Amino acid sequence: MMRGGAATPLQQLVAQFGSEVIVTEAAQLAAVSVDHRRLYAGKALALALPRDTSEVSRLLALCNALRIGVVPQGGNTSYCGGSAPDESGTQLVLSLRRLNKIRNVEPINNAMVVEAGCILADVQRAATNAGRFFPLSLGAEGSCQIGGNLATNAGGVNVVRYGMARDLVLGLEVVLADGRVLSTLNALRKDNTGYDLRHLFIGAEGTLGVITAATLKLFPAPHSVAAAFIAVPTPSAAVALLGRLRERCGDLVSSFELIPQVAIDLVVRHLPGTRAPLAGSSPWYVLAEITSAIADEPLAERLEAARADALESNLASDAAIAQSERERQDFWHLREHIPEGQRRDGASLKHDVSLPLDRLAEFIDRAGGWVRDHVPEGFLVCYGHVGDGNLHFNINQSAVTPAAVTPSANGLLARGEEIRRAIHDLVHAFGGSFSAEHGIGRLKVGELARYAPPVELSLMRAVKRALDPNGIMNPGKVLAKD
Ligand code: FAD
Ligand code: 2HG
Ligand code: ZN
Repeated sequence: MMRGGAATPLQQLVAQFGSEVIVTEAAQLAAVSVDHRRLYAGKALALALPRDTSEVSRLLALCNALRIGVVPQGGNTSYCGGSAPDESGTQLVLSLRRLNKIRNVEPINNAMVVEAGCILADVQRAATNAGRFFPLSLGAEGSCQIGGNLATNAGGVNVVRYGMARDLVLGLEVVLADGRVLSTLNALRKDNTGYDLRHLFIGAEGTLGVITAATLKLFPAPHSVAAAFIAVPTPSAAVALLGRLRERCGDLVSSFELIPQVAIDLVVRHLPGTRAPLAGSSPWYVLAEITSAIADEPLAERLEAARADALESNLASDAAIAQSERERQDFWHLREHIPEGQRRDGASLKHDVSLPLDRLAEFIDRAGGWVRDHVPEGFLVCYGHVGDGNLHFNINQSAVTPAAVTPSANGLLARGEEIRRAIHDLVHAFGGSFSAEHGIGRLKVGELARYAPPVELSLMRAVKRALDPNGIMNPGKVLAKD
């Protein structure tokens, strides 16, 4: 307590919750104050480590009364700086890491109830152990948390068949800004009783409340699986190939990823033990996977037939079908390590965009041409979940700065704003989205303000005011501060 004066917000937090829950130790605060990409070096007031939903509830009630900004944090793997506090030293980071229980697995209901702090890989494992499948899968699954996945409405590599995180949720438990607990945790498939509130919190990136638990949908376990790594001449051939594969295999197609040669080169160069699946080189590749819940389905034969068809119609120039589980995992290892290969190669600009599938190839042509002509200090690494029309249209810093370009320590990053504008304007003109799966966070607040239709923005603000009138939930993220 301050002598002769009122207690500070931090002192009140410590007084009510104790040092077991309110951590002020400098090294721990430093670790939670920087985002995954190190774009923002924030400064936390303290780190809250609540142990259960009721503690989250009491914490938010106090923060609301004292007007303390609260930054929910899961695995802190977000690409948009959403889970880091600002530089003011006034925001409380609220980590969900102690809320990590699988509360219930219900095979008959094809559902499970998990706490927000469960690591995604643990959720997948629990489903598998119950003879079921939880399909959300992404490169950060060993460290991101299900609460963070839902708060960002994460995508990943199985969206083409199972949808985004939003599509995998039956119910939510959320602590509102004033501490009240909203619980819709049930395994009902049908429940048309008024507004479906859960969807407000999914994708809200912690700006409307704290997700503390969720009822997730489970699916039949995929007992048969086959994967192919296919060399394709162009993105347009990749899109046509997706159509053919769907005609042959229907909704057995669970992943369809586009990978350029340059991405394979980065992974092979920087990650020891990796190798290209096909001899020779092709400008583009597709990693396609089909799965079935029926055991011993001859899926490799289906892919063989698709391969013959693709080669004959010049949609592909070569293809390898995984001959073992090990080989299939090698394909995925290569794909999932593209971000790491990019990171090890140097600085990069990331654009997580989506396009209508029928304009995706044209977009790559146009935007790729623009990068070649206007960004001599960088090179394009464009890959992604092409089955969903989602491209990671990334640009890496070239090792050697061309003589025509003024040398600077970080030539590419210095032009980030201008390059982003050109690419996002083009995406907009193509009817696409400037944020397909990574969200808005802090990084893209200006982009949302620029591209969202005014009616949409004003409704978002109205929802924010209704649920968080004092603006304590993740201030400065998604919507600019009023
Ligand atoms: P955090 O980064 O901690 O938080 C993200 C946002 O959610 C923040 O705004 C935070 O305040 C909020 N939040 C976190 N937990 C809660 C909660 N319980 N309640 C309310 N708000 C909360 N993303 C994809 O969509 N697809 C991919 O394929 C993909 N691949 C990736 C690969 C790598 C190698 C990496 C590093 C990241 C990848 N991402 C991908 C981005 C990231 O992993 C996802 O956005 C993930 O869903 C974030 O989860 P998290 O637990 O790390 O959340
Ligand atoms: C992926 O699909 C992730 O690998 C990361 O969404 C994309 O690093 C990126 O740009
Ligand atoms: Zn992705």
